[in-house]
Amino acid sequence: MVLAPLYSDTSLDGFRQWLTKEVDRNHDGRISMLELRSALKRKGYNRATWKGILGVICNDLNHNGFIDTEAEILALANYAVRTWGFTIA
Ligand SMILES: [Ca+2]
Repeated sequence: MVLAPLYSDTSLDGFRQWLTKEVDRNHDGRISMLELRSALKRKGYNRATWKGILGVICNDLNHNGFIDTEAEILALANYAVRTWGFTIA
């Protein structure tokens, strides 16, 4: 059995692709707490529920409950580096 890598080493474009292809499962162009939680869980993170909830709350700049603007995606990328150990270069 091959486990998904725990930490992501990627470019900003790679991070965007991860959001589009792996996280946004219903393809509505926005990231919900549940989608983020599931994606982090698939990556092998523990406490993925909290990480997903906090990831959206902390970076949802216009408080509409989703990560769905350019500024929010950049904020989430920054957050992923600071708190989830992502390397985004
Ligand atoms: Ca938002």
